[in-house]
Amino acid sequence: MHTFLLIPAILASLATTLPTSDTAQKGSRIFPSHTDTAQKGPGVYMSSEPFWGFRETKGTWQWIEITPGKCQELTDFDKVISSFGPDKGVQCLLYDQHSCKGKQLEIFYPGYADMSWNGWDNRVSSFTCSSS
Ligand SMILES: [Ca+2]
Repeated sequence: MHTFLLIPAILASLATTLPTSDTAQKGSRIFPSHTDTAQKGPGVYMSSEPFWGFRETKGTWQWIEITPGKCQELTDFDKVISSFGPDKGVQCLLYDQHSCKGKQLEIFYPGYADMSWNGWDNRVSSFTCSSS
């Protein structure tokens, strides 16, 4: 919890030293964030690097709308996820095998900026979510 709260503040201070306006725009966002998709239904945000892809500066990231109860198979994000953030009101079960099998991890909003804290870094292969 402390890491989750402190690191974004540290990164935000670092981001101000970076030169591009593109970075500054991304740095102003609150993570996990998907304001451009706010009109859609509930979803989850994931990134291949911890701390939301170091605030979307490293690796790859995506927000996808969930279908409640559907097992979502990961392809590009198979066993690379290091940050996982369900939207408010969304609960997910993450699995370390495909087809929502194997060991599972329950995760709620706001999710984990660094999945390594409990041994789930680069481990998720599929997940299913529900929304309240
Ligand atoms: Ca990763």
